[in-house]
Amino acid sequence: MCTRVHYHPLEKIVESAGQTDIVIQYTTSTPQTSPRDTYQFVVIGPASYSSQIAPLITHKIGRGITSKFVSLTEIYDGTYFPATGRDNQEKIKYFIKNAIDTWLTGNVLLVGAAGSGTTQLPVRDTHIYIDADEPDDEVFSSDLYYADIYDGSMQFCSWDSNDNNIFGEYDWSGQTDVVDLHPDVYLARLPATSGSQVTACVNKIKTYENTPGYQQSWFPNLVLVGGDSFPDNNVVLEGEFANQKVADLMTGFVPNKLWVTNGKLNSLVPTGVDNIKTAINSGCGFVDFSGHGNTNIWACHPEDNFGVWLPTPTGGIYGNAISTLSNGNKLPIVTVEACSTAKFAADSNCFNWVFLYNSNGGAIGTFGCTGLGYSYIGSGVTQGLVGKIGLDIFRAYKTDQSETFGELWARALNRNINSGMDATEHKTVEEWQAFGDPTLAIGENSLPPAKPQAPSGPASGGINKEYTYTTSTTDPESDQISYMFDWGDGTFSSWVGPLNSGATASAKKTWNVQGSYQIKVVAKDSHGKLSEWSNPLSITLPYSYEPPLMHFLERLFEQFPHAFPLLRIILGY
Ligand SMILES: [Ca+2]
Ligand SMILES: [Ca+2]
Ligand SMILES: [Ca+2]
Ligand SMILES: [Ca+2]
Repeated sequence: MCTRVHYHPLEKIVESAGQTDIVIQYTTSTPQTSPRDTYQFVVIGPASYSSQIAPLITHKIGRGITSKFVSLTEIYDGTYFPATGRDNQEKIKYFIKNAIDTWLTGNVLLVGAAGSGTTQLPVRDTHIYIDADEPDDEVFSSDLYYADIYDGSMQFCSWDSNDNNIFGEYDWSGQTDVVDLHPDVYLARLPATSGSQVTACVNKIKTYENTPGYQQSWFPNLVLVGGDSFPDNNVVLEGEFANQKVADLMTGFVPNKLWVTNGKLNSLVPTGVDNIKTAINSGCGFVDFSGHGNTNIWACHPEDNFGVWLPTPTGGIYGNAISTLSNGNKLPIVTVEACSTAKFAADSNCFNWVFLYNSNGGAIGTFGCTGLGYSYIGSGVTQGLVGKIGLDIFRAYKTDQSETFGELWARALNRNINSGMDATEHKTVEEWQAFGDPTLAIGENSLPPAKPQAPSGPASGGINKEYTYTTSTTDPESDQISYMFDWGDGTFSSWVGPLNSGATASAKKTWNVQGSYQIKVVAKDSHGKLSEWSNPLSITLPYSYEPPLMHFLERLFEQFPHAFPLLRIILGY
């Protein structure tokens, strides 16, 4: 049974059932007998960007990654390898094959917007027909074409197995090409339209790696943006539901939920757009948007109200708001589970790309769809299709312990490739686009500290008094450890440390409002790896303690013990 719901004025989704097995398949390149040169990292782009790309090559070599820039002219002219292929896209693909085979290349960065001009790098269009009831005959671009070099038998995978010059066909006029899908190289693109956009990205990459983003105090912040997406019988707010799955997975992070149900996306002052900008400007390691999209907008709905679009005040957050983000070098990785926000072939200012080329902030890498996205509705939203592949980016980070941006992409894709994929599942994998640097270091090889002890200290007391709480834990590699306390009132301690593994950390806290609080603590090692949150310590603050006033009243009571009966009743004496 299939149900279709429109994602956005142009967008549609499909509901289908069932989960299939995940087959993860790795292929390795065969070393040549006497390789003269090897390049772990190859950057491909128009020659016109060579001077802007050069500092990136120098930076990567300085980090011990053998790197080389190769212009499209050099590829088409056969400067390094014979130029093979029926068109420019296939020549680029054969070049990447030769780089893997000969240079042992494992990472490829494509630089340039879609097209064949002097600042562009062509895209391969792929052709997937969704079904006859509501034909989605959209032709969309897939950079996976450039990364899926081999099939399972290590044969070149042209994506045109029937040789009709129509690529990536799935039930396209009845034709289907055999497409392996598994990436054989880590790959991403910077779809730049100008040298200054290239420079903005290169500068951000250098800073993110020179002062590792994942070690900074803001990195554990996790910004989650979602509301309701589709009508469903159980009134599940799919965006918030998908966000919560991310929060559950990202143990040790500090979720900042910008939701419909907590009023953050539908408020008037500040507006929903302002709340999103404020959260990102404060610094965070990751942002997850789950909802609807078009090339230059992300949006969602209030609960079960599909005639209204959020966030306020513009009924969505547009690229022009993203271009004014001012988070500087506090740069997140952003996932957008929605239609078309990475449709760079149609819009050189697409939502996901604006995050990258913003030179005052934005993001260090983004993931999103190059065409119409597909989603399950209700609580099935993360069981497959776009809702799952977005969550799989976080699984690739947290579960698979990916250390580079390219690994996030490849591992998320591999978690969605299997032998029984239907048209929507093919499209989801082919259109899940990475903007960024595939070699970008997003973590280091280290085991996180063990879950810290629950904070110890006074479990009751008064407001406006300072209390001290302590904790400790150990790191499997005896790395130094820093700690952050969640005081349960929406505030957090600053990071305490670094301290030696096993040493006691302490922090002081003064509460200003009566109530019960659950305080807990998280640890991170010197590589930035976060532990789980500790079990909580429950604190109760029953008494309002106002020292100057009380001292004055107590003195009055001592002098005139019967003078203020009414006052005594009110104060509880
Ligand atoms: Ca074909
Ligand atoms: Ca492959
Ligand atoms: Ca819903
Ligand atoms: Ca460690």
